[in-house]
Amino acid sequence: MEYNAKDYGEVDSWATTLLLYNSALKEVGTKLEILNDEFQHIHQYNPIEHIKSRIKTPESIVRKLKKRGYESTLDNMIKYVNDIAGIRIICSFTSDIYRIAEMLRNQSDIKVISIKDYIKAPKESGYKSYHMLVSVPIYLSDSVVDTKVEIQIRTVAMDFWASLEHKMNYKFERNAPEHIVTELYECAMMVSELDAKMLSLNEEIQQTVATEKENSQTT
Ligand code: 0O2
Repeated sequence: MEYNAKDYGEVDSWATTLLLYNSALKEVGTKLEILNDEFQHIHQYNPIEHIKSRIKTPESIVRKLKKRGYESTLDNMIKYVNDIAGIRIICSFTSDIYRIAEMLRNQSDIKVISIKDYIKAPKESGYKSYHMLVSVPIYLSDSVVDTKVEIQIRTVAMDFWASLEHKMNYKFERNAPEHIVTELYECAMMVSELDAKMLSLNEEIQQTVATEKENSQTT
């Protein structure tokens, strides 16, 4: 069967849009599960601790459009709101983040639209996370639609920090007391130190295990 490449412009209703975004979340979710299973099979280790996915609420979509000066139309939602379908991947170690990003990049049907590496360049607040905006082809009965998914990859510690910061922004609507902002920034520095320490300890443990295995094979 031949598929026509359908443009977003031809998507005519919120229900169809939701169907596409939900399908895109399923596609990327399955890809991630397979990658994690394969990694476990080869290296006896899971790079992914857990995965959360969500469709952005209509209120949040409208708020984002309004903030950027766009009217709340379906076209504008599809064009200007990149994180309607969002997947968050939580890992143990910073090295896992880049490993997962690379594995996703290598999939020929995934198109990487943009990357925001807030780990190499954290936000002023201290926010750290690796964001990939990708599109995946969704095969419908008579057409195929490239659909955007925002993938956020971060460590457990980064996620812990981001959840609290998100709560603070929500509670104080970006007018949080100065001492809370400062202390949260200090926590972000601790998170970075903790992630670096955990990574180096893990590498030392892996190295010790590998050496012991080598020694037991030669004796
Ligand atoms: P919510 O409520 O989580 O949905 P773009 O999507 O590229 O057009 P944007 O939104 O600036 O522009 O992109 P970016 O920086 O990649 O941020 C997308 C999402 O990342 C945000 O969605 C948040 O979920 C998260 N994020 C980004 N910066 C921060 C931050 O400083 N702190 C926290 N806690 N999360 C952040 P929304 O729509 O802002 O919010």
